[in-house]
Amino acid sequence: MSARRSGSGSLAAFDAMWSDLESVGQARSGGYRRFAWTAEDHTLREWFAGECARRGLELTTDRVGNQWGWWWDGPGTVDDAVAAGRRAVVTGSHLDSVPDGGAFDGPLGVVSALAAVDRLREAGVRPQVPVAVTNFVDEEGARFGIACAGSRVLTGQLDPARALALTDADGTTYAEALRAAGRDPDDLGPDPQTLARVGAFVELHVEQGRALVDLGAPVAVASDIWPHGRWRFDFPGEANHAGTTRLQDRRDAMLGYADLVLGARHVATQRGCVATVGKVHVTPGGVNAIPSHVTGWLDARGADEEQVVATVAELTARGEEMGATVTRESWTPTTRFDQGLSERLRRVLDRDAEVSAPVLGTGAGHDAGILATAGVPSTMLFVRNPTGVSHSPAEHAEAADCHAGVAALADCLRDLTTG
Ligand code: HGY
Ligand code: MN
Ligand code: MN
Ligand code: MN
Repeated sequence: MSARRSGSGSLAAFDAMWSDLESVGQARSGGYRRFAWTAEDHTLREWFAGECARRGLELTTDRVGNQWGWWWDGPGTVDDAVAAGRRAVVTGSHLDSVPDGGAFDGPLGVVSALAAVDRLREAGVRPQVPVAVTNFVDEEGARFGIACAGSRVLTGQLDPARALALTDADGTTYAEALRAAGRDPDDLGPDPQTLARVGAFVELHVEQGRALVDLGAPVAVASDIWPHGRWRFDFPGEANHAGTTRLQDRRDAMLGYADLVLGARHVATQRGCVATVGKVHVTPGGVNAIPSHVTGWLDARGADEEQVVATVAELTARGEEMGATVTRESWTPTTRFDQGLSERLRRVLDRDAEVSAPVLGTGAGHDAGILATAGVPSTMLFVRNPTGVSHSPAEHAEAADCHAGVAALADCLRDLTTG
């Protein structure tokens, strides 16, 4: 999307914010590398704080490092409003990316949330409950391996001690990364006080598929998130010379890994799931050295939870036959969004639309799913992606659809905070 200036205040603000972010963490490929608690993340967090200040949103940072910009013009403080039963309507997403990720996955939800606040103010809307915009840290888990780490720790779904011990490819621990980012690792933990402020959460996100293209609609409402998880397969071997070692004397760890990669495709196809091994680490990693250890990370998902579980069980048995040690790194069961909330937002979107807003499930995990699992009434809005591709520089959303997403989100926030 070219960040051309278009539309009035809120849409011009959207374009300006988009233009601010475009170069942060961008590689020559056009993809993004915005990992948690890195210099790029710091730039993005400073940007978010600046945008909140520009709007007079009270910026808080919870015990995990998630950022929240609060808007409340009513009597007293946000906590006074919450104590009086007026829990906040919250919207937002994440700013971090996968390696060589797209521009929209995450940032579209944060920028649209800020522009939606602008749009409500343009229309003179005075919310009857507090509104907040969030930036959840480490949603992709690209650096330390656990997706939605920020919202999982916030809601008590990831043990802080486990998080602090996670290490990145350089061996830097989560604790060291927090310290380097100026945060106290001892502070990391669930934040029930912040969570108690949240009455409903709506996350706008670029669609990570082609349903909206095929349905000819710019915006959809979410129904559920497929069950999905990550498993680590450690294959042992024996380092030796690639040229002088007889084949029958080799213990080549790569063979187990290769069986996992092809097995994942075969078993998932048979069971109607999806699976990939998108990350591998080889020791010692020399072309002329037989691998002594190979770690492969499996990502498996599907609409039918039983079949996903069976797929992983079958691959685990195959891997263990090849000598692997298998560790489950994360698991998210089927997540159903709040049907009442989704239906209410769909009615809002249908008010001025010729085409009724589709209701879509997704195979992608999201912070909204983690909050829903924690009992926060949550749902999502998806914005059309003409390529249908995500977690890649090819991910895309047209300016007109981004603006339609801002308008849709603003209408939904208006309904939820004044209806
Ligand atoms: O992996 C996911 O589904 C999400 O993009 N973190
Ligand atoms: Mn474009
Ligand atoms: Mn993603
Ligand atoms: Mn995302």
